[in-house]
Amino acid sequence: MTAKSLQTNTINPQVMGILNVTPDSFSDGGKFASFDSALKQVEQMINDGVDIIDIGGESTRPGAVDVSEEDELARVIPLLKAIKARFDIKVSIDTSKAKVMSQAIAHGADIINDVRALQNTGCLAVLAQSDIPVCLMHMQGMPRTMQDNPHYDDVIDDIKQFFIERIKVCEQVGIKRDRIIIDPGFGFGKTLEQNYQLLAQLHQFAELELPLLSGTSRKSMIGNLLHRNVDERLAGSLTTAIIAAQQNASIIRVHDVKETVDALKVLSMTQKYQ
Ligand code: 7PJ
Repeated sequence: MTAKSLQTNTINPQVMGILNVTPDSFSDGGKFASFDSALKQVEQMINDGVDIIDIGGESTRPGAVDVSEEDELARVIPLLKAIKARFDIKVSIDTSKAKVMSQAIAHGADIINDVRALQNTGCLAVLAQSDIPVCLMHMQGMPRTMQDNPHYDDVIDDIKQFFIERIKVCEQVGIKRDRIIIDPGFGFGKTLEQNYQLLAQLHQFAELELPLLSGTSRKSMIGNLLHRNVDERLAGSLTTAIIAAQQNASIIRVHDVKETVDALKVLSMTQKYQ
């Protein structure tokens, strides 16, 4: 699979289902921390129409503490192997650690999803030695402090510039442009206003001619706007998924696969009459 192949002209984004395996992952309370329940969750997501499973072994919610390499490997790799052995589904690994990336690639990961855009030591080299797609996400600051006082001259232009620079660095080490997916990183060092400005202007990233991933599911940008707890954010999450899809997002990263697949089907049905 090339990242480019994710780009389509009609509204038909791929749905990426979130499988958190961190004990403190904020929106499912660590419910899927055990191995068997994680596999059941994968099976359910497949039945619900998921295209990609995104496994994350490091919590990056605001204020989260760091996870050791050993712990992250132990959470992610056995699960990746089990999913690949049992199901025919694409798996993405949400990690910023070079060792986790290399092990994941060795065990059949289809995509590396890095909220730190390959800026940690060794990550560029690992990806350069493989040929799978990589998602470069924008984050301002680091998870522990990123929501303290985010600042941009122009949120769209600044993030666009960040992508241009990271893409250049990737290309310099031999990661071809057609393997790259970009993601503005909703909630990662952005105020409520900045998050909604980004969502409204997602189409502006089309200029970079790369597939775009949008991840807003159950995030604070929804909770803080609507004053809803994490388990009451479905309507808000679906609305943001539709807004992103209408601006040609190629991948929508969500917790609620079934509902998102339904919403996207309704949206795509209107397409042919436009
Ligand atoms: C994102 C992510 C996102 C990408 C997380 C959460 C926090 N990866 N990993 N984009 N968010 N690419 O799911 O709320 O927005 S972890």
